[in-house]
Amino acid sequence: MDREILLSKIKGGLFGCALGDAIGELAFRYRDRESLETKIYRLDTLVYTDDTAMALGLAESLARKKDVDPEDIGDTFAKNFYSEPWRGYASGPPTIFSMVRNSKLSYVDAARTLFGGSGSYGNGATMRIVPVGLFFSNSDQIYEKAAASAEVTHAHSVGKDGAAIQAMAIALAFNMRPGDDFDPLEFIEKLEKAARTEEIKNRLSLLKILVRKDVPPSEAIKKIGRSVAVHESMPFSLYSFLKFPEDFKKCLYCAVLHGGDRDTLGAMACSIAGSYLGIENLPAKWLLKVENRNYIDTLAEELARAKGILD
Ligand code: R7I
Ligand code: MG
Repeated sequence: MDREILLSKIKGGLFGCALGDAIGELAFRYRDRESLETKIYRLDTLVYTDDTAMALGLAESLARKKDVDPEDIGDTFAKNFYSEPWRGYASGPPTIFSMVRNSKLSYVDAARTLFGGSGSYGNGATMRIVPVGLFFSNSDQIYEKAAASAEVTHAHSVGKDGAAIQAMAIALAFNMRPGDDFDPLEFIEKLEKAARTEEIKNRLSLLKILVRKDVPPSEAIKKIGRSVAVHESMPFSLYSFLKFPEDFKKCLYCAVLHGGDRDTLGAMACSIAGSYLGIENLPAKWLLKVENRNYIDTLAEELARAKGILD
């Protein structure tokens, strides 16, 4: 694929995350398609939450270091959190930031102390992973790189596995041309083979059955779940993408209009959709409303430069 298309997919991935996140957050109050669409139309700005704030932090660190550097990622997350603590963070990451501030612990060691010493299996490392999937899209180290970025806040094996599989989904989507023969079962099988925990592997096997049977979202959520636990929400967001790979809006509505962790379901599903479709296939009127869109655009270009796509 030529550079222009690849750059458009990097922008699509970052803006997909922001749109899915911001609109998913609105969907907690506007719970059907019509009222949600009206609300978006009336708003001047689509405000994103911690999901995108952390994805941007990860992109900042990757663009600067051209690799996953856990301490730099942790410092970047912490700096961004302390300047905008109101973005809707769960309890885990801020606890880690304050532990590191007040002790000599590394971020990874602090993250390991959470939840009785198991580390978090929340979806927080997965919701932000899009820059890692894009940056390492052609690397055979993508799993390890994603897991290392996850560990900064999510030390649980399932928390890391979810993030690594989501990064691989983004890389697969990035490397495919929209409109080409898209085989959702093949897509899931590649991820299923790469998964390293029973929790994620089993959910992906189940997802394969549900996709093969073409069950509706209302059935899928009963079987998969869509809570803040990564082994529920990541597979359901994947379902939303696989059901509507060629249609960004339908994918987004599927992810955010079926309850659960709506902003993060939107961020995860639309990070994949945007990396697949490229920015020109995202709704132009919505893109104009994304908060800090000039900054996101610049950051996408910096990431592309670090990846060697832009001079
Ligand atoms: O994963 P995390 O960053 O949360 C992400 C969510 C997204 O919806 C964001 O939009 C934001 O709203 O928050 O934050 P964590 O605190 O690490 O995990 C989130 C929740 O998952 C925790 O509050 C727990 O309820 C649950 N959880 C666990 N529960 C029991 N045992 C995560 N890990 C465990 C665990 O090991
Ligand atoms: Mg959020």
